[in-house]
Amino acid sequence: MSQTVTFEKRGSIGIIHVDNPPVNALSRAVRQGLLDAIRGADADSDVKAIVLACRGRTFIAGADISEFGQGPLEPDLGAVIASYEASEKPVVAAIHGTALGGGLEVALGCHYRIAVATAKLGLPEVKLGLLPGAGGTQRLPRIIGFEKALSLITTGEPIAAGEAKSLGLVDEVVDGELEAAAIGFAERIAATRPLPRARDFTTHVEAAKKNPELFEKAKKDVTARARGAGAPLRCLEAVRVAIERPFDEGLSRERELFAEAVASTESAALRHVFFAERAAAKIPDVPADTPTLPIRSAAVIGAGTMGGGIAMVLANAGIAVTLIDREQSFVDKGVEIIKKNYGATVKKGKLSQSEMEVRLARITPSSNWDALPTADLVIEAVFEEMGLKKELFTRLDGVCKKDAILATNTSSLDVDVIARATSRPEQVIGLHFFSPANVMRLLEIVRGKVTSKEVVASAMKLAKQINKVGVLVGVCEGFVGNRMLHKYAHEAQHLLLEGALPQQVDRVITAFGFAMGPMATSDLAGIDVGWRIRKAKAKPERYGWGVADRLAEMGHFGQKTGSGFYKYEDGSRVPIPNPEVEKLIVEIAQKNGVERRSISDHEILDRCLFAMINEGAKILEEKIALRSSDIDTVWINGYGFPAHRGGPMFYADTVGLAKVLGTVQEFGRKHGKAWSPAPLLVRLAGEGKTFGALAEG
Ligand code: 3H9
Repeated sequence: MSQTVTFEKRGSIGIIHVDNPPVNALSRAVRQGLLDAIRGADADSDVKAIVLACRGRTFIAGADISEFGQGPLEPDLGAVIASYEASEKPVVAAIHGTALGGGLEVALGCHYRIAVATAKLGLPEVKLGLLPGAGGTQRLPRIIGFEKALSLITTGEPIAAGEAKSLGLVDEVVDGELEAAAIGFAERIAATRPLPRARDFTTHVEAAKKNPELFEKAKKDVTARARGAGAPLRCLEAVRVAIERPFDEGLSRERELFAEAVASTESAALRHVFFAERAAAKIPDVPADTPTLPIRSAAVIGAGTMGGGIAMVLANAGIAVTLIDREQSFVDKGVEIIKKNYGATVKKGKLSQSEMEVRLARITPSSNWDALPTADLVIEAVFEEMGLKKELFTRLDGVCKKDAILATNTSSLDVDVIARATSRPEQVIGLHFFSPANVMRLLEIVRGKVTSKEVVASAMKLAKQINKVGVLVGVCEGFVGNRMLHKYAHEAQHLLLEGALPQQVDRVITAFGFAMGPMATSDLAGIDVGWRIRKAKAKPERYGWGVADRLAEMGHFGQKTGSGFYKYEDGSRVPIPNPEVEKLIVEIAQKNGVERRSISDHEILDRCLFAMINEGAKILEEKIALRSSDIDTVWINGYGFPAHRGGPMFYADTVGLAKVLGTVQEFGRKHGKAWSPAPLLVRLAGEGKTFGALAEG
């Protein structure tokens, strides 16, 4: 028997243990071990009931994702699960940590499931572009009903043990020691017959047959949420078969759909995203055992939207934080907004009133600097102006303790210049949060030229602690995200002058899978933001931003003024195309001698995406990003790039770099040197390589 699965007896109870750190994934060895173990237990006449439990931090967290793409490796998980379900002896799954994907499917094949209260159960396959492929789409609805099963399978969100119990997914929630409870449970039900096998359950199937609207509604919801992704619809199809066909036919249809899904580019993209997020946490020259500085208390300077959001994020993670602004009225306003935000979460039922009070109590408002000398971390979130930031950091240097981490939340300024305003540049780092800071998952961690390894390691650790995806980037204007965003948004603006309309550009981008197009995003963020920055620059660009700048000059800042690239009626957020804007575009194009033409959707997509990808290649070559997958992680978590496309660099790899380069060169011939191809793109395309392969080699 394999070492990852062991079998032992306690009296008449046989215990099968899985031990495959870190998450007990169902590697080939584990599947073989599980099969051998159940055969052994079945054959042992002393064994009256069987417990399946896991060692380490969790129950089985699913199939081994790194095995996908290698073709089928025997034994098949479905066959393993069938042998547990077919056992003549009751099998009890004892769940702690997370029973996810194939892990939950194994538990569904068992006759009983018990779990500790902190356990979570779910079928997250859809998030990997897959569907549950080992019976989950057939067994789960038979156990908990179709409506709830559809929701779990198509969203991939897990549920807690308590909810699982109320749905009948778990038979008992355990208070004390899990294994002892599982043995006790197994002894109690050892003689119970017939054994409850999900494949035989009919109540929910009969109910669903009488309720055809259920699927119509689910299809509508799922299609709206999918944004072009195929996996949610495959999930739906597999569950539908569970109503219409006998169990075994359902299983074979599920297997077919799974085979299609696992071979899809969409699933390859989402698996890439999964590993990319975890790779981002690893910094080659900052090993995992690098000492970190303790962060028990923090101060945030600037109580505006960003500062307030950052204070919430820290407080949510249990860190005491002082929120500082120059005047008491600014601080009061900041705290007011924080209370409103927490209140909204309480209203939605996502936070209890008492937890809100606990978090609020961690935030101390202040209009003086008394808290600074003892703070472990100071985050500056003041106006984006270099002079102001330098002055602030010089003052911080004078009052903060020697080993405090001094962070700037700048979104584009030179962190090295800010660091040099202190006598300890090695303690200075950029922590670029995204707005709203309490919602967006991305944290760009900007490493200055001399930032110490301890400070880098501490910032990476902090990201995890505050539930953000931390990506380490280097210093340049706009870092990774905003530098690429600038190219993307600029191209979208040019397209308007050349012949497109805001609604066409946005339609193309949302059809690709973004939640919003660049014009609607600009209206939401405020057209005035970029306009003010451009105005402050010594040499404003010629006409590229003409439409945005004219709208801003006319006071059309977007949603907040009721008009921007679109109109908004009575405080609504629904954009309505605006013929006045169309006239304005035509006028600006004429003034700049740009002849408007009909522009294809295809060109819009390539122009917007390839502009950003070409810049991404430059960023990679300059080592501003450590790996191409880090760029993907930034764009997916901070800018709404559709995860099922894998991020801009992965997407470029799927298109083929030779094709991307050819198109970039063609745009260069038509639109000038802004399109000069990144040397890295030229090299990789010439060698027939991908950005992804670069990371490996
Ligand atoms: C499936 O089951 C398909 C079936 O329906 C059908 C089959 C026929 N495989 O996230 P962490 C690694 S699809 C391989 O940092 P946490 C991970 O890369 C699967 N590796 O820890 C990392 O490695 P490293 C459905 C995996 O505590 C390390 O483990 N299941 C897998 O923050 C620690 O991970 C899922 O989608 C895996 N399945 O979170 C669950 N899972 O240290 C995916 C993790 O080298 N997993 N690793 O960077 C998760 O959601 C989280 O990892 C989990 C732990 C919540 C379990």
